[in-house]
This record gives sequence, C-alpha cells and structure tokens, in this order.
Amino acid sequence: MGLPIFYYLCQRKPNAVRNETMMNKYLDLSPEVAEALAQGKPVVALESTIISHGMPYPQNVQTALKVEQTIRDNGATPATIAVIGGRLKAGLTPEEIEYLGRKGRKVAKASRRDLPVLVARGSDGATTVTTTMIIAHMAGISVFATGGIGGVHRGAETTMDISADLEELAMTPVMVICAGAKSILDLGLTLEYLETKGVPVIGYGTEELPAFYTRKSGFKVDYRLDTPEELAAAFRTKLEMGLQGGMLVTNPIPEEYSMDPERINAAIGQALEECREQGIKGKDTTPFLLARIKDITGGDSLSSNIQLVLNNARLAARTAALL
Ligand code: PSU
Ligand code: MN
Repeated sequence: MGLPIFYYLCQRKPNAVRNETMMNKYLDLSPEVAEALAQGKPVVALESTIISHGMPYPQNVQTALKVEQTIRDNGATPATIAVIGGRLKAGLTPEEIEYLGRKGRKVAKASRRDLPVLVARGSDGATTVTTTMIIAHMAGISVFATGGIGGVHRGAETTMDISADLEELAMTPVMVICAGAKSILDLGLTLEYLETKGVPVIGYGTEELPAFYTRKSGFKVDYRLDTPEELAAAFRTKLEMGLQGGMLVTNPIPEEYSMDPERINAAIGQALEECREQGIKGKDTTPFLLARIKDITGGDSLSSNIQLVLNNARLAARTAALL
C-alpha cells in the first residue's frame, strides 16, 4: 500500500476504533482467541464473576471448562474474560480458570468503576457482565453468553441499587445471551430501565421474559425471535445503523431443568429477607443472594444454573457463526 493511502486510512479511523487501539495496551488475547479473531472465525465471550462469585468450588471450574467445550463443540472459540495481574484477558488457560475458581470470593468483583484501580495496581478481578462486555468489545468480540444479568433491585426506589450491567447494555455493542434475570430483582423495573436506555430485549422462542430458574415471569419481552439467523440479522442491523449499545437475548432454561416456581420463589424471598436483616449492601448484595439461594435449595438450583449456562453457550456459538 502506498504511503498516502496509508495515511488517508489512518485519518479515516472513527473515534471508537482509535480508542480501542489505545486501550489495547492493557489487553492480552490468548493465542487461540487472537488467531480466531484474525481469521474472522466466530468467538464467544464468557464472564468470570460467575466463576469466582456465582458458583461454589469446584463446580465453578468444572462448569467454566464445560461451557468452553460446549462452545468449541458448536464451532466457535471461547474467550473467557478476567483481569489477572492487572492485565485485561480475553481467553484464559485452564490453570487461570482454576485459579479464579479456587480463590473464589477473594477475587475482586470487577465492574466498570473498578477497572482503573485494579489494572493500575496489577490486581486480579472477576469480570461481571459489564466488564466482560467492555473487554469483549475491546477485543472485537460481539457475542457473549452468560447465566443471568444484573438489573434493578427490589426496593431500588429507596436504595438506588441498579446494576451497571444495564448502563453497559445501553452503550457497548455486544449481544448478551442470558436466561433472563432472577427474581431477586424487580423484573418489571428492569424492563422499564432497559426500555428507557433503548436496549432491545429479545425472547428466544418466547414472548415472555424468562426468570432464570423458570421459563416464565409474567412479563413480556419486546420481540420474540426464533432462530440464530434472526438474532444475528437484528444485531447486525443495529450495528450497521450506528445505534449504540447492545442487545439482550433471553433464552429460557430447558423445560427439563426448570425449577418449581413456588419453591424457588420461597428461597429467593428468604434470601432477600436475610440480606435486609444482615444489612448487606452494594456490590455484595448479588453474590450474597446467589450463595444463599444455592444453600437454601440444597444445591438443586446449582444444577439448573449449570444447565442454563450450557444452553446459552450453544445458542451463542451458533449465533456468533452467523455474525
Ligand atoms: N445474576 C446471576 N448470576 C450472576 C450475576 C448476576 O444470576 O453470576 C453476576 C453477573 O456477573 C452480573 C453481576 O454481571 O452478578 C451483577 O452484579 P451487580 O448486581 O452487583 O451489578
Ligand atoms: Mn448493585
């Protein structure tokens, strides 16, 4: 390429691309993820808060590795995302996954506001939906599979506890495939917030928002789409129009793994009450609730949780292949 053309192309880079290049100074891609991206092959991002804070050891590590394998079996490359030793990582080794899983809640839960200090200090961080979206986007990955997202907490009208995940969905162009949100949240207010922020909420094969452990919540999604092709087309169209932000795909837990709504809602109610009594606040709220629900249901909720993540990984791999 001639030099003048080279300079012309440099000048034409849009702002977003220039910022990404600047931030790449802090980002490490694993060799496998780097190669897949360079060859334009499908890549699926995965979060690490679900490993360190969402499930107990050793099921957390076993599940993380199984989710990666499921993505490979469905023709895509997994990129599990975390902060390790102050480096933003897209693509972890099995040893790094073991390390995050074993350290568990001793690893800082890293949301957007945590990244500057964690990275500057050279610390570790387990990435939430928010930071996984940020790092996926830096790496050039546009599909991300997880279990559940954060949202507007019950009682948010006084606590103002609204997950940063909702703000990130409003600004970062990554498709997040989840099983809806747990009713530890106010699902109605969560949907209102997403509407205000212009985030499309898609039901995969359903008109109803799934509630993580159950396929039903009593709330409607914005649109029902039935195939990976339709998901990819809607997201590609959003990107091509230049509309900022992501898209939330809610994929109901497979029927055979869904839980009895009465039983799970009783456990959620008890966990919420204990949370209030013990004065748990801020970033500790969600991990506390997740751990208590697991204990109260005697581990049944954990196997449902694992199955729905695998189900989301399959859909994400098939969708990423079309983008
Ligand atoms: N909800 C779940 N499982 C999870 C989380 C939420 O059902 O693992 C994790 C995700 O990493 C999510 C984060 O991004 O908790 C939200 O935390 P907070 O509510 O503090 O924003
Ligand atoms: Mn919060």
